[in-house]
Amino acid sequence: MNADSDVAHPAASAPNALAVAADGNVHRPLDRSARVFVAGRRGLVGSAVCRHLRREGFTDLGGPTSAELDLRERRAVFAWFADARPDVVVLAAARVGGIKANATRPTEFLSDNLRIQVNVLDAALEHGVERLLFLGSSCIYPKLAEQPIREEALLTGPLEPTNDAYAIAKITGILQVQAVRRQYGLPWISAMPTNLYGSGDNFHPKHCHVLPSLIRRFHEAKESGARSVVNWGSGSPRREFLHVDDLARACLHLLEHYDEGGPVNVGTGTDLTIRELAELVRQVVGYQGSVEWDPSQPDGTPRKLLDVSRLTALGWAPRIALREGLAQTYAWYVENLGTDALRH
Ligand code: GFB
Repeated sequence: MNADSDVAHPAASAPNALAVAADGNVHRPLDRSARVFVAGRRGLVGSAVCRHLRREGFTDLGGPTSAELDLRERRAVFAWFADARPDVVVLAAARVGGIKANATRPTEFLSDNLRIQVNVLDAALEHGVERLLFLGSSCIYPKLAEQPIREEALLTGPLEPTNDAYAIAKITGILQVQAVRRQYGLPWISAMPTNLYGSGDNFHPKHCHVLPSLIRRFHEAKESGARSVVNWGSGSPRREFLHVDDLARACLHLLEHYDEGGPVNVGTGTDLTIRELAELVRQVVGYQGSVEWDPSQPDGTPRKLLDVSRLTALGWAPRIALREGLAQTYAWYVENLGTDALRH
């Protein structure tokens, strides 16, 4: 708890307040029967978090889907919280997309994400939710931040223009979590994942992120016998990729072992060029044709490799290597072709 909090919130004195062990670290297992609301539970991140929590013994993972509750609707969100009274909230709901979706629809990325966040965080405060994890993104950091990017780089320089609207929305979420900590003494926390992938990803040909896009493109080219594929940009930007099941483990780990206002980076600590990624995907998919690049498409930020030392110091490490995660994601894609899971 923050020593500088001057207003006691009802939940701040709850019996399940965080305990700090003799080694100075937070060790406080969440009660496996707690009511957990994973906002965005049908999405890539939310579904992985639910799978992990279930595996870890959580029994009360309720919460509506976006079809059942529009988190942009403030009254509906407050009414749901008043009725459901969750003990723990993981805020994984967001409007997300790849470089083109972000660049062409900044209005929705800003407005939808701000409304989702403010509504859920305000309702969680109003209803005394003591434990909350807010999920952001590595695009909150300045475009030309020193690499690998430490959490302290936040707000030290201009953002990447292709996703500045999304980034600003996520930055306000971090600030709201910090404000609640300062003002009400609640141990809410924020995590900033790097580029994510895995089962349940969005494979929309125009709006998705690079990794599902490459899987789809190479697969379709293999099936149709196309001689070449054309990827976007120069292929020279560097990106870091984390399997969403590793992120899910990090989420629970942070809820149980972290109690500071600063965001925590979640990544693997290694990156590769988009060209290298394309070669890996080509091999995993088994496409034999040639690979071309279209420099008229945006590259985005040149590099965004996260410094993950804050998280690894807490005892977490990624487990899924990129090639293994790619193979698993490609298998999921093939299994789900023609099903609702791929209709975005
Ligand atoms: O994954 P991606 O869309 O997002 O693109 P960002 C990463 C890189 O892959 C860019 C290149 O340099 C793209 O030009 N790329 C090559 C492709 N071929 C393709 C393709 O077929 N599809 C896509 N999508 N990219 C997003 C942000 O940035 O990252 C979001 O816009 C969010 O806000 C997300 O933070 C994690 O890594 O550039």
